[in-house]
Amino acid sequence: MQQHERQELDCTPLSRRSFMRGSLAFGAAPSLLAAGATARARRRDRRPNVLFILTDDQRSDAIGLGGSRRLKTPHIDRLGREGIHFKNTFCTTSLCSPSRATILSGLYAHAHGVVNNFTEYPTDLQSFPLVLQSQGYDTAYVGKWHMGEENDEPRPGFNWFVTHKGQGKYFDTEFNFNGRRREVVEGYYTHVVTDMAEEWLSRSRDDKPWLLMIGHKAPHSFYYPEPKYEHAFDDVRIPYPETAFMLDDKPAWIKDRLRTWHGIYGPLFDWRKEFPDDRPEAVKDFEAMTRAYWGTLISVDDSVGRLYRLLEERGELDNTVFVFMSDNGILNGEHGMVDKRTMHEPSIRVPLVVRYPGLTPPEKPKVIEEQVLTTDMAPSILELCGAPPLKDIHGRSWVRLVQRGDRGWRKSWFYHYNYEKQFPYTPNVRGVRTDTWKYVHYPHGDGSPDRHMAELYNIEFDPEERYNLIGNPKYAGVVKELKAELARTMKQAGLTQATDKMPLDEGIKSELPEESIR
Ligand SMILES: [Ca+2]
Repeated sequence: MQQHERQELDCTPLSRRSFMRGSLAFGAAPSLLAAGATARARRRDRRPNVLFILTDDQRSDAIGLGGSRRLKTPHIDRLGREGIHFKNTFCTTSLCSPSRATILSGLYAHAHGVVNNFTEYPTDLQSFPLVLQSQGYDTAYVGKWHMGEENDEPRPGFNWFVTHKGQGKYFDTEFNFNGRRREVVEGYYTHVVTDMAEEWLSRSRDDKPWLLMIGHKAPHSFYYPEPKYEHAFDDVRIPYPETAFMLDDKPAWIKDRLRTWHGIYGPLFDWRKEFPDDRPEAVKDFEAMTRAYWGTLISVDDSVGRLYRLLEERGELDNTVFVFMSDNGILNGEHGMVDKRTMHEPSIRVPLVVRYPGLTPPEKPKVIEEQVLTTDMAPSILELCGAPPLKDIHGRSWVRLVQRGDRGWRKSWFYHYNYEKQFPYTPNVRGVRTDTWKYVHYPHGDGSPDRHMAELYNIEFDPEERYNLIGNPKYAGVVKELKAELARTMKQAGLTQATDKMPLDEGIKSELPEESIR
């Protein structure tokens, strides 16, 4: 089917016009061979570039198009207003390294093997950058990679690779330039990687198409905006969300999390010095934390604007698949939580906008409502580039969905998170999300019955997940159906109850994580 779709893409009016121009220019029959060669060359030239901007822990509503009221992101929004806003995009595991590996490979975490933040992307595993490189693309990665905590060396699939160890720092990070030299680059991370991206884009590379991935540190904790945006939201009042106080029908582990590293009464990534603190006035720390989180994102939006202008100046904007996405979402007080990992909406929803006139003309932007996943990125990009598809992956290309609609598009999907000993604030999570319902349960890890209450939400009518319906007998039938759907979607992802291995849930603990991995 994908082959068929690629052929259709090649027959866009643009390509037919180009072919006609080529034929007419040469005119007479003896020149047809030459004309064919020219048309082929033009076809090759037309392969789009790819600029993939990946942020870290950005909520789907932390862009204007996603509903942000206070934080303005005009440049990110512009990509969507001239392209596609995928309104319902989700990560299949809400954790940095697993999700990044999913975006590259099109596979679920249990299949690519990067199930925590301490695992390297397997060197023998395919990825969309590897495929594009093999197809003659000039490929580069600049910024936060974050798979393999202590490794800042180049990774397969990229001709140019600049990263750093671990999380990097908002100011003055030491980068490793393509494995040749390490250097502390002074300045604010977001602008430093944008400078590097601009430098690389400005290199001469004949007519070769290119792929550039930029990994921002922002808006990952600990949040440090650049000085000019430090006070951008000083006048904004930010209360704890209402759902922080609606925990009575929720599993007990959610209450246990409140006073931990990942709860609203905990240290709030250093914004609260004395903790736990559940006094109402301690909300000022939560407010300061949220303002700083937003502040880091203004710089990201500036960066998108700079790159948009550069591509425009270079005449490359309209032949570039311009992607803006985050690896996972983040909870900002919902259900009394900070951080991510859980299957609640703010944790699994990510922003995704794509601008590419070859897919949809800028004057006819689209909003896609269907549920799109991180697994879908690799196959979609490869299809847009006319490259061979990755084999046996879990994701599917959304190209047809965008262009003509796709009645066969998924109506449900499976979520996967494994308990981390280093961050004992979230149990093992397995769940299924349909267009209407979400069912989540928390396996103990040894095959014994669950020890935590499950959760059931009607996300169509209760998108904020205020009311856990799991205990309501009226929905017993729905739960039964969703359990079957979970098994079906797991099987689709290559897992059964028997093959689904996970760590033992050691419970929610109040200890702080090791300083070096915070
Ligand atoms: Ca992340």
